[in-house]
Amino acid sequence: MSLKVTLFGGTGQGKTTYTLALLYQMAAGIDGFRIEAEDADTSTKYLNPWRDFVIARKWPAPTMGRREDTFSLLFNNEFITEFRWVDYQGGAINITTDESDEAAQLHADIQESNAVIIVADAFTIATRPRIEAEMLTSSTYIFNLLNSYKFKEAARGVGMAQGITIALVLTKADILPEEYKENNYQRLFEQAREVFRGVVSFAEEQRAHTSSLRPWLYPAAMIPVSVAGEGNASVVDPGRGYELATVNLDNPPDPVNIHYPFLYAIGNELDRNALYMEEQEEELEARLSKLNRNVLNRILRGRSIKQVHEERQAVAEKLSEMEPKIRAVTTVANKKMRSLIPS
Ligand SMILES: Nc1nc2c(ncn2[C@@H]2O[C@H](COP(=O)(O)OP(=O)(O)OP(=O)(O)O)[C@@H](O)[C@H]2O)c(=O)[nH]1
Ligand SMILES: [Mg+2]
Repeated sequence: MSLKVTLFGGTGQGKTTYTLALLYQMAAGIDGFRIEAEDADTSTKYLNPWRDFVIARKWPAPTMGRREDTFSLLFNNEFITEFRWVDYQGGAINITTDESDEAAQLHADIQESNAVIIVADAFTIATRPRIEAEMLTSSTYIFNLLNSYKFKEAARGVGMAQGITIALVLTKADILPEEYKENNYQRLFEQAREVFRGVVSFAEEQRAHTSSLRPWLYPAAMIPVSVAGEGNASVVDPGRGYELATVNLDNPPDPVNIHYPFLYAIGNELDRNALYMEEQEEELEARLSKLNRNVLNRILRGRSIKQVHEERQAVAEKLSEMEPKIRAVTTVANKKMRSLIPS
């Protein structure tokens, strides 16, 4: 069984740094949860740049292309699920599928994902004029992608199996101006909702129809995180235009809130399992046949739609056996995250 989590966001928003910190923490284990990479080399690939960060205080290099790895998630040493983790170069969001394989693959990843983790720089959201923050976080591109691959069917009532968990990770929280941290980050949350208002209003609309659609069809929440930790990094230059802030790591990092978005994403997806079982083969076919060729080919990878459907059914059956363990995952993370929809 395998769940797919795709992590994406604009250039320089902190995706790779966040991933390195998350995988490091989860490899050692946190709150009973632990992950294992499929082989020792995969762990080494992630641990090396993390070691350079901790010891040499060197931020990771900008990502080239795309990276996908498979991990197992364990709770109290019991296997819960396998998941695939995908990290992108920020630029993949801003190109079309006929211009680049990367972009076509990103579109396919989103369509196939059970959960997406959107990474956006909290410092940019707080310090840039709103319209610039929208461009730099790529919030409109992100809404466009989610809308094309996940939201539209739901609006038309096609394919009840639609739905996706959305976790918005607000990075670099340590360097936020004080007024954005006050009252439990209230001002940051308000501005993040503005910048990502396309996604927020979609989730809000879905929530309004809970009589016909389950409320957990589009769980969406956000949280400020920091890999550096409070007071451990300083802004050398706040940046202008396309240049984001230049930041110095002054002390050893002490990451904050890193694992919650991940557990939220995994937990809610495990919880939503029944929906997979409801999707008929014809529904899947109707949904996939609307995609452009470049994207569809990447989803099928030589399989027929019938095979894809059978694989999804098998996952659904396994998931429904796991109800009790699933509860353990969701309760921890749900409490920590702030709903994307204002209360
Ligand atoms: N203060 C602070 N700065 C951070 C933190 N995480 C990332 N940064 C800054 O953000 C920069 C970009 O981080 P990356 O993780 O490389 O961003 P990315 O989204 O992977 O970028 P691309 O791969 O180029 O798309 C880093 O070089 C740091 O300057 C954090 O927790 N605190
Ligand atoms: Mg990167």
